[in-house]
Amino acid sequence: MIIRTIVALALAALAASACTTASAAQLPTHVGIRIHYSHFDQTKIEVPMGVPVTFTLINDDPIDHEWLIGDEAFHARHRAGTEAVHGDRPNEISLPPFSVRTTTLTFDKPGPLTFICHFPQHEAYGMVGVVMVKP
Ligand SMILES: [Cu+2]
Repeated sequence: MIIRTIVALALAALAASACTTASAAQLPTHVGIRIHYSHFDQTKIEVPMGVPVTFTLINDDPIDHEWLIGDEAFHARHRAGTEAVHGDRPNEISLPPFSVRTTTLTFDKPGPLTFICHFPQHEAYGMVGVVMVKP
């Protein structure tokens, strides 16, 4: 009877962990994103709100990319924009061929933000991902 109870508790714990999304305290504050063949190796990332999150961005390709993160209005500006090189804003990172860049951001609002490479055709090719900021 005791064993049956333990098994039931273990199954309940498993079910709970499978169904519940991680609380903000359990989410990573260091995230690595690798670019290979013009794709981000992860496109759905959950991070905690209100604490610094460091992103390590690795461009494995022999061509330039960029990592720009923001809301829809931000991306609308960048789709229309003419800035070829970024670098002095923590949410706008230029990635020369075979480069590694690190940037740290603190998100002050919950919800989704999108990261996109806005080089011509790269977004259409699939260089898009989402950072979900969790309270
Ligand atoms: Cu790109």
